[in-house]
Amino acid sequence: MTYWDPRIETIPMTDLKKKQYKLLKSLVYRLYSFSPFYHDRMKEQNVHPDDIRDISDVRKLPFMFKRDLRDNYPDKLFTASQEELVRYHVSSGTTGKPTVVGYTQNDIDGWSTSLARGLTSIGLGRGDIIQVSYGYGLFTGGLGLHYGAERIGATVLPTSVGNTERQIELMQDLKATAIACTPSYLLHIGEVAEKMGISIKNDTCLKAGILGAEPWTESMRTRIEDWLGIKAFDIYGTSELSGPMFTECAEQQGFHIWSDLALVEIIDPKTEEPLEPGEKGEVTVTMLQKEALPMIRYRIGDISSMEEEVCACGRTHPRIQRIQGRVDDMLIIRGINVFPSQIEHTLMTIPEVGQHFQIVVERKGALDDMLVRVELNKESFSDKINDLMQVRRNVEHRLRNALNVNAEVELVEPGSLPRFEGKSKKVIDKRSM
Ligand code: DLL
Repeated sequence: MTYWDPRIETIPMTDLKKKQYKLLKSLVYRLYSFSPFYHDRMKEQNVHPDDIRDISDVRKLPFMFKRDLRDNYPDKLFTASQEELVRYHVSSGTTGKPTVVGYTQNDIDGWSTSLARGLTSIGLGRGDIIQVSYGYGLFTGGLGLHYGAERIGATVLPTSVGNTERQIELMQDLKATAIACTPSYLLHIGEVAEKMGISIKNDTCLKAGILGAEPWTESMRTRIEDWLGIKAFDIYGTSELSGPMFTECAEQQGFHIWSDLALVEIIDPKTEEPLEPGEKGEVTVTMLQKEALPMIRYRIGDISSMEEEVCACGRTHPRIQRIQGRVDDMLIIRGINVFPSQIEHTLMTIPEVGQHFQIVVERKGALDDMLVRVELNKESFSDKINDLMQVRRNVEHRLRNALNVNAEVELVEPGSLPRFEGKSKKVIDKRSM
């Protein structure tokens, strides 16, 4: 087993908790003493740094939300001066002002370390050529992976997004061994390669994908691995916490949470109480070592569950499971909760279905209607109307069983739905337009 830093990654749990407690305590003292925002928040919650006597006392601290960053735009929450900052990233978001994140040199180092650990844990290192096809710039994906890949001594091919044919040419000519991008962009790359007469599986040296920044499912992983002949690893993070930070290891059993850097709680979003390992709830993170924008008990809005058992890879840091959805992307269709991930999971187990789909929800009269547009794969696309009717009935039946709600299905030609180079947009909810 290769580790980036075994002393930290395999530290016994009790020592890890002690380390976390020390870091939390000094963070809380620092913020209470020097940041008016945190000082006021703690006072409102009636909590003083002296009340933090154990790591579980994190629960006494107030929560933070994305709106706190927006309300304090652009930099009122920063706890480092502008001279100490070495970088900004900006996340556009869908409503209102963007959120701005500042980084000190130590913040960049901690972030790169988390990615160096992750990339090492999937078996990458010196000699690997990592094509970074996440966007470079204000988005954290490109530069984040770039710094992590350099840290492990790999060679970076910084293609960023777009110009897909050139990406494929470079992947082939420079013998890239891994690619980091959104899963939807990798699907697009795979299709464009086929059109160019290139098989990613047979004609390139690609062996791993580091795929994230958007939800995807286990059944999509199987499809990608079989089709492209690579191992597909999930990577998770959000700009407010730095960017991509938590990666699955070679075991592919959830993201390791580097707990010397981040303290993760899973809470019930309604009662705000902590949940037991294995129970699904909202991911809530405290950044223990960040200087410019620490974030305490930040409610990300993503849904997952915690796994505290030591991983088969030997790393003691707890894992969270693949993101199941967001507290706010749950669709309520005729009173039934539906997550887009359930739809993807079901569709990907149907052999005639291709990789791409789109969900359209609208209100007809008093009722919600859900239409799922589904691309067929090339082999199954036929103009024999009877065959298509049968596939459609089967897809509708499978979706009804999985979701407990009717979805109308429209089968569409391979290649006809929009393709995405960054994050994909799979849901069009006309009710909120
Ligand atoms: O997407 C950071 C990132 C870059 C992660 C590259 C992974 C790889 P934001 O643009 O701020 O940051 O979006 C963060 O995207 O709260 C999740 O809802 C979603 N997300 C990110 N990774 C995953 C994933 C980057 N692996 C938001 N699975 C998060 C599911 C993900 N959702």
